[in-house]
Amino acid sequence: MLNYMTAEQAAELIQNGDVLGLGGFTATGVPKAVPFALAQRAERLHAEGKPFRVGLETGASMGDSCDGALARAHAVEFRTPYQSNKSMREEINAEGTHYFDGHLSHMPQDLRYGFLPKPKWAIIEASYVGEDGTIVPAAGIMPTICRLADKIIIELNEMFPASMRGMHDLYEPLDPPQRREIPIYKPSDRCGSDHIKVDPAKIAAVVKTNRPNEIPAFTPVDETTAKIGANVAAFLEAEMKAGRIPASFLPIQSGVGNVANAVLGELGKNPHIPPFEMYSEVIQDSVVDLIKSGHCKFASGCSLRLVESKMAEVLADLDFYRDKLLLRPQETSNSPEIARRLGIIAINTALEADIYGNVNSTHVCGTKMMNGIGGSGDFARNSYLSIFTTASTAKNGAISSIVPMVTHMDHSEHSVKVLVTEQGVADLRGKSPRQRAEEIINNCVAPEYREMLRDYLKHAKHGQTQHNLSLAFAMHEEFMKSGDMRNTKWENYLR
Ligand code: 0RQ
Repeated sequence: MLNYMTAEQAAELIQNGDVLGLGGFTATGVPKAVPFALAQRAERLHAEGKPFRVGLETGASMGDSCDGALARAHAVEFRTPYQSNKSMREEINAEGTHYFDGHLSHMPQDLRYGFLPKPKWAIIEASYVGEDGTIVPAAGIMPTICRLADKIIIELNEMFPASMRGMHDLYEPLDPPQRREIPIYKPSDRCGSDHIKVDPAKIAAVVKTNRPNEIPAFTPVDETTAKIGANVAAFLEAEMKAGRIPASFLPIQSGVGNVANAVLGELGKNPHIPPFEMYSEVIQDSVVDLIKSGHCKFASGCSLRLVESKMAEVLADLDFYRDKLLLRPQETSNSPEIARRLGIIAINTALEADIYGNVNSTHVCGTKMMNGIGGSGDFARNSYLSIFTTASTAKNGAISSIVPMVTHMDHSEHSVKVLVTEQGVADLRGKSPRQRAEEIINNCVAPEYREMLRDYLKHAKHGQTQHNLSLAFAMHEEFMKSGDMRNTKWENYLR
């Protein structure tokens, strides 16, 4: 018999020091009630002077009642991987939580290989749970944590109908040396099951809930993000005309955030780009619109990161979306093997890039964590064509997103084939570092920073890659000093 209880009762089962494996991904399919009750319990225990901290192993970002509430309760000893919650970000940057970021496709195998602590609890959200241990649906690392954990707590969310069954393809590869290829040869192929099966004796609690996913709204598309999207679309159109992308097109992967959402919208508007498929990770709002308009024929991903109204649209018309949307665990949605085989066009976002094409997607000024690398590395490194996008400036022009040297590197020059800003497109293929610097400064840098970066090169030591190590971070130092990179005077920083 399944053990139904309240979130508060389920939270009482968890002990100080326990490691929790959390289902869900970018706030979709994420447990909400139990982590929130756990945060309240932690606050009560802390007020009594008792320690209470847990480790969090997740698929990617969780919602505010999980990441946010637990961070504000200072109840997270360590957390991995990707997060995007303001309170969690503050806790990490205040050194209150050990955070280790990593490629999302690695997460399930790192757990299986024993590279990460084995979770004691799997806490997951489901739309169906049966007495025989059948669970639907899943996102992120759910199949792996349910298998590895000692006990499972399930939030049965009535918001998501049991008719969602069939929208998942749940597959877990064998570990080396037994591993074979993942048999996916086109985005719509299925290789797994629509549910997972666990030993019912492992299900310690089922908590009934009725809560929407906690997805923050996107910033509306503006002139800058629309121009970035239009530049990407025009570039892909030209690649197709040049015969470097097949006329039938290739599957698209698109990153997370405002820029990525806008880029996809613009791709749909370009009349020369044929209807395409997506083999991606996060399915954002714009994808639903592309499916409705017929521009996207099929989208495979790991998470439906849709704002509440968009999710309601999908749930209200499940029969229409059933053969057009498919959700997989991140190990298959982000599989490098599949990205390479399908020939994915990967479009991800940089916080900053340098004049040689190295990309920082995670650390502001080299020290403060923004979100994490997410799946961008899984796709960029293994794609057919890897494009990075960014606005040429941030904070009303006070920051140039193109700098002499990135302060942290997530994607090296070898994984970045094309860089796109609202200013234009830098095609870095087949170019030496010196040629790349010229291409990026001429095409991607905001006009007010172009001369500054050309002057940097005049101060740089010559060689394969030209740098002046005393000036490489002067623009960042200037931003930290005066709040505006436009004030940078190279002579003030020469040593
Ligand atoms: O901050 O909102 O406080 O003003 O960064 O910037 O322009 O709104 O861009 O929402 O597309 O996010 C890289 C963070 C971009 C995201 C990043 C500030 C800027 C703003 C957000 P404010 P925008 P987006 C697979 C793909 C890594 C993971 C990834 C990301 C805020 O895309 O996390 O790609 N990517 N995963 O002002 C300081 C700079 C800045 C800067 C922008 N140079 N310095 N701040 N900002 N540039 C999907 C998954 O794995 C889940």
